[in-house]
Amino acid sequence: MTENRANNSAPVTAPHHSVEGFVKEFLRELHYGQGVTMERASVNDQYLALARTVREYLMARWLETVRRQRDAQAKSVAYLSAEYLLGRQLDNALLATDMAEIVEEGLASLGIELATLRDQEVEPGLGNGGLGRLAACFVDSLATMSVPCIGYGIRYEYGIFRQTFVDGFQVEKADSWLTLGAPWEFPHPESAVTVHFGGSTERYTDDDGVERSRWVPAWDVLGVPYNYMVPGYQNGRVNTLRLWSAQATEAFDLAIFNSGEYVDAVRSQTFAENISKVLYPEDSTPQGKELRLQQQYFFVACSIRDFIENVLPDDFDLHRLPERIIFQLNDTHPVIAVPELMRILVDEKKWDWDEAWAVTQKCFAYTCHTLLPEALEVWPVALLGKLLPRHLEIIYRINDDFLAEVAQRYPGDELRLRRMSIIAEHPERSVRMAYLATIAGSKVNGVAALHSQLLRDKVLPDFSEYWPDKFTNVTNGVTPRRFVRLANPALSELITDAIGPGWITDLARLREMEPLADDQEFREKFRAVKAHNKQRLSVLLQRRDGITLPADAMLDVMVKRLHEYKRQTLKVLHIVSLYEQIISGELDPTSIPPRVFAFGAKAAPGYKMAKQTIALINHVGRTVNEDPRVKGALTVVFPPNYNVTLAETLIPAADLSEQISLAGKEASGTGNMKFALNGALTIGTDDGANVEIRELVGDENFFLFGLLEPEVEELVTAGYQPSKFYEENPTLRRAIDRIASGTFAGGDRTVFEPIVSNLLYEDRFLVLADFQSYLDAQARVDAAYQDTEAWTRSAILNVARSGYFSSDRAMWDYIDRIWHSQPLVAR
Ligand code: NBG
Repeated sequence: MTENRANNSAPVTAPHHSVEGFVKEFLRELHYGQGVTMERASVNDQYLALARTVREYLMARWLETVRRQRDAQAKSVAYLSAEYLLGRQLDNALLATDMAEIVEEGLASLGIELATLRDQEVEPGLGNGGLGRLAACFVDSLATMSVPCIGYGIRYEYGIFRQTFVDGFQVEKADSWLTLGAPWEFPHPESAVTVHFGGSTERYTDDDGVERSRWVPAWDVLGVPYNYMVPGYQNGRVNTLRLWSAQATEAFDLAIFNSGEYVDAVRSQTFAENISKVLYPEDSTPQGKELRLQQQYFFVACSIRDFIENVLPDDFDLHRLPERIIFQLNDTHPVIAVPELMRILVDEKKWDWDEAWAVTQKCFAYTCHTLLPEALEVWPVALLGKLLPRHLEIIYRINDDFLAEVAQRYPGDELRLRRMSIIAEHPERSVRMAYLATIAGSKVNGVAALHSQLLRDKVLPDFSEYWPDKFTNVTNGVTPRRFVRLANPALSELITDAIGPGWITDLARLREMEPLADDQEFREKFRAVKAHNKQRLSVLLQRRDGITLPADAMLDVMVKRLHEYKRQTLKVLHIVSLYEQIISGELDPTSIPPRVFAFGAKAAPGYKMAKQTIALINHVGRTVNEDPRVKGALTVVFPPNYNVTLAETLIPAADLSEQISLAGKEASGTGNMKFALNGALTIGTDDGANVEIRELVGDENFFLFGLLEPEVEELVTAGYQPSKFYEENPTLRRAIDRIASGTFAGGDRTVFEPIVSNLLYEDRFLVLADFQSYLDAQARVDAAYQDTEAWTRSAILNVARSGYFSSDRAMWDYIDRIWHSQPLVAR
């Protein structure tokens, strides 16, 4: 039967790669796909038809990739991530297929502008920030490198909220990204997987007389897979991203319906579908909510089942599973996959425990993305036991076996056992997911050199002592396709003219540009690119938000999630302090280069201090922008709803990149890499990947400030008193007093009082301790910016020396240090 099918199947080919070929397909999609004529087609009709046409050009490659992978029986990476912050798809697909020019011309011949259709796409915001965007960069790189990878995640019906400002305060709106159609997804309801929840466990004796445990679940939901293409860059390869959507098992319970309980029947359906309804908007501070645990188990259960039953051949011997798969755990969110695989092997396949554990340990690796203790996920035992009773038993058994081993190695060391136990006893009995991941994973990695070091020394010291070889580092990276080639066409052209196009897939080659930093003519061209990108940003902000940017100002940008450890407040204090000095006549505004301070940041909806900080930035911005005394010198802009799409225009325009977290708190950062690659200079602390950026671009091309991580430790241990800094530094005192005075809140002193008291009496992230050092570094920035030639030289060197931060390099590091998959392509 299969044989026959194979013989009869006609080869799938792409439409003709020409303007005529494209126009023909586009009109066909418009007519037969959308059911409209050109005359009647809305912009949305045109966009949907275009997206479907472009994906046709990818289809043959996709089907071929899947077929080849099945035949090759090669090892795959299964990237398990609760978040994928993809950004718009159209441009990326046009780049992968090299269709942009053809499409532009073809559409123009029909009187349609490509740019208009591009803007019609609503980006899939299925992630919060760096972690989700990193996952999107990784799958892009793996496809481009022809490495077999399947990305697994959740198809949230609502992604990260849309941010608006009302009187400067953040107001969240639901992100209904699917409303106008979802042309990039391929649903497969026929391949739905059942996932169980709740109930209890029971003991029984199997046919061989062995005592076993089994799960008697109470309710279940269906996971419907939605496939998305992950095209490699012009290499004929398309990998798959499979996102799961939850559905009720019985859409319509006839029995209940007949008894007149229609509303109840529908309610149970809603309950099931809630699981994939909305992305949790917490970044770095997870809430231990039951629905979140449901989401986590839901998507990993679907994914493991899918891999075993659909990706592997029917008769596959699971003892060889590690030869075919590595599940990479993107933070702790998917860690419940560990007991799930154990449950399948022990309960369903009836393996011995030890046999199952040996295989399971080889199938997982864990990436940690944080240093904040509050960001390490723990699940109350009561909650986990209620939702996944059998998994809790399995976790207990893993823990017992592990602690027995530890006790053997360290006899009598009770404290150590307590420290290393997966189960924490205080403040409530709970499961430490990071420990489970560490014990189960074949490798554990941090995301920048400093982070991996601190992970070993501070977060998991007992484990790194126990398994020194388990720990490794892979510094993050970003995809040069989206964040240079697509986001910055003008710079891309300049680079390609200088060194050829090979850099797009071999970013280390940017080094070849180094000598050009000393070439006067090249510097002029480089400045023209920056000026062009600023102009482009200016047009966008005007249209998008009615924001007017002054021409010819330094563009100083801080874009990232709003979090106290990232210290947006330090930036605000800098602005307020400049403002204060100018209006008091101390500082001549014409003595410093005019600056635009641009912010972009969403705050978790329940994070009060972060939301206050957003309001403070907006209120300071309003006051500063309206004050004639600083006009032209200082401008503050804060476009709402910072997302991937806005980043793509904002980052290439920036002169200065703000990476000012307290040393020892930012695991890596990836925005920092995007800025350097687009020719912005960094002002930053010795934190996360800033450390490596500075090493590579050189001290003289980076503005370093602030305490080093060991100094932070020292100060905190000695008993940090922020008010001392306030008392001893008049500049700082005046800036804080200015905020406290109510100047930025129409005279109301209460509005920002919580921020002021927090700074004075708590200041967990040492804003005041780093204030003077930051101001000094900013003065160095002002001076450096006045020397246009030297600044441009530094900017070019930042680009030339940042090739290391390609996510392609990061993927090679994962392959070498963690996955050890056979090389699937020549390197
Ligand atoms: C974030 C870190 C960033 C890092 C990204 C990607 C979480 C939990 N962590 O510093 O804060 O760049 O992960 O690794 O979102």
